[in-house]
Amino acid sequence: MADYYVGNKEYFPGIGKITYEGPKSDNPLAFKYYDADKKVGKKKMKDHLRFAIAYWHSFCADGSDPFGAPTHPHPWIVDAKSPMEAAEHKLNAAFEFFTKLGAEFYCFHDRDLAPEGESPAESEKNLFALAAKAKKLQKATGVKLLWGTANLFSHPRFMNGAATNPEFSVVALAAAQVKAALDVTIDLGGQGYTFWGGREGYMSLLNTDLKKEKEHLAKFLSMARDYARKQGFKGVFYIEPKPMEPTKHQYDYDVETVAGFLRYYGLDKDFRLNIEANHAELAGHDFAHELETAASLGLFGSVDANRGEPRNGWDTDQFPTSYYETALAMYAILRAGGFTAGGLNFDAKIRRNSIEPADLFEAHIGGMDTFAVGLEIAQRIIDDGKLSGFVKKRYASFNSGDGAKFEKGELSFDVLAKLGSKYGTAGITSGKQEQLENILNKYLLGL
Ligand code: XUL
Ligand code: CO
Repeated sequence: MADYYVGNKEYFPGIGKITYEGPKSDNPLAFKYYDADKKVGKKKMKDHLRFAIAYWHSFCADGSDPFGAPTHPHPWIVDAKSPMEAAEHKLNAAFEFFTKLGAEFYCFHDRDLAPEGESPAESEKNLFALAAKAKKLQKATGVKLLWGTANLFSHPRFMNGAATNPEFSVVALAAAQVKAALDVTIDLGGQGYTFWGGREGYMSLLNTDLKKEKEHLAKFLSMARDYARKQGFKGVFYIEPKPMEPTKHQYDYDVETVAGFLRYYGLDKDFRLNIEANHAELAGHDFAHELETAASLGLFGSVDANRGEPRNGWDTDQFPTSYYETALAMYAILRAGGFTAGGLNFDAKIRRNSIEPADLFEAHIGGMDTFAVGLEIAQRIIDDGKLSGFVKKRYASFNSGDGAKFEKGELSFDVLAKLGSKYGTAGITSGKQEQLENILNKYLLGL
């Protein structure tokens, strides 16, 4: 992968290529565990993990919050004479960052890449102009687009929703935006396209026709899918579940809800789930629960890697730091067959008071190291086979005899009931949860 800031201003001066220095290094700007070409199981770390950088948090978010002004000095904005020039400088800064960090992928919303214009036509023109520049930078650096998406939540027109808006004109405007975002994603070789329905939900049932809105959402998604396929898009469509925020209730509540929706409307062939750790937490689930659920339904796709603050009820989008969590996540992901078109996109932002340019690097280095450790632990668990062996044994009574007949649907309910009376109290065994938790802790220490 080539470094790219030739001919441009260097936005992260004094920071070079981030390299692997190993666990003994104290260099905050080096990987301690993420060793891109190291083989884990059958694949290199980088091919297991497929790290992507979220354009919005890293190059657009400025540290502002509902209580305070921006704190992050974005030099790519300061030295620009117009919003379009700022967008171009931001693109250069982003590619400088991707290549210095060694991330192979990135993800964006249309409005991250280019500013909204006065009209849909002008917005589209801005987007296509920036996408043309992004294409050149992708070619020059080898960095690829993991997925694109449209921001259907920031503009005031979307305050009542986008595809689920009660006004048809807004639904049509959302389509104009998604069409352009799809065109650009396809042109940039995007491996996926994500729908996160931030405002596809409601604030009050008193003013909402829930059935109609869900039908509109399904119609919109089907039409967008058909359009993209017609343009030759071979990638994966993702729905990213989140239960709430900004709406009180979001239709894409969690994996199980989205899976039901996709199947009900016949979208499950083209759509997979993009699962975000912090969203899982807001839905009252463990991250691993959402991953295992998607895998169990054949709908696992991609991951927005971050973490929440367990005592806060909102999306804090922090960088992952827990080996326990990434080990269980990678255990689920590896057993789901690993990533194909998907990857680990850091939908995470540095804190409001992290104001040094190096902070953005250190945040990503920590996140990548944390997932590298999680990957190695997960591979250890799989290679050792104790946990899977235990689970297999736990269900062994379904491998033969009446248990196997039950699974194959060869028993009627009254026969099953008769067998029940015959068995009496048999089959009460320990779940051995504590022993398994102790074993997991041993894997975590690499023992
Ligand atoms: C918001 C969120 C989004 C999506 C992309 O909570 O996660 O950034 O990942 O629209
Ligand atoms: Co996300």
